[in-house]
Amino acid sequence: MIPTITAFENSPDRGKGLARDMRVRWALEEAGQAYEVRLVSFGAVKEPAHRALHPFGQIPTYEEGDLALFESGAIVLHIAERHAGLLPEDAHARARAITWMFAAINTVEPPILELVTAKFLEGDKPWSEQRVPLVKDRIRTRLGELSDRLGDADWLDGAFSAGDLMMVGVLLRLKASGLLDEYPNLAAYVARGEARAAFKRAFAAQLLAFEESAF
Ligand code: GTB
Repeated sequence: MIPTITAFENSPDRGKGLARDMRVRWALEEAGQAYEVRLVSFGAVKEPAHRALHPFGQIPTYEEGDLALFESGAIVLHIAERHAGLLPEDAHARARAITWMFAAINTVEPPILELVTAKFLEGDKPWSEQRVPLVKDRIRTRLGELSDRLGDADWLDGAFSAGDLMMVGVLLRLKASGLLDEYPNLAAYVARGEARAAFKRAFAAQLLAFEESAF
């Protein structure tokens, strides 16, 4: 059965692969699973029809027959569990790869989202100028720890896994800030992710969707 995911039409990132449908597209491409995309507007995600799929009125969602999922991490895990290549066969290695997925979205992503909020949503507030450097230092703490763990390895725990997919997906958001470049091994890690054929296909697909829906 071909799954359908949702993504924003006219995405605010202008197709730069920063919206969270990118992780799901990438996982589907790694898995060699064909998929369809339903583009939705910012208004439509708050309507009852979409909220039936996603209680918080967001993208991405994932529909496969009578299964409907939301949360990019849960969707990527679902895909990874059903296709070869994104999770190791060995039970312990598999558990560690899933641990890295959680680390990406639960430990590394939160301060990155704080920076987005501080810069773009609260950039006009009087406290913003003082808050941004604090949040950047919080991100540096996490990046330093991640950089130490990665060392000179290609991926976080052996072969490329869904853990790397989620971590690279999270770190991509930092490219424009320059913070990633302070940690050359992390910048190279993200570049390795971006160089994967599946990433390139997913990126091209979401860029095309933006170009076709932009006005
Ligand atoms: N925890 C959820 C998940 O991982 O799936 C979070 C989903 C989420 O935040 N979705 C965003 C959304 O639907 C889109 S991706 N927002 C609408 C709303 O909450 O009302 C976030 C996003 C949007 C735009 C950019 N950008 O333009 O750069 C980057 C990321």
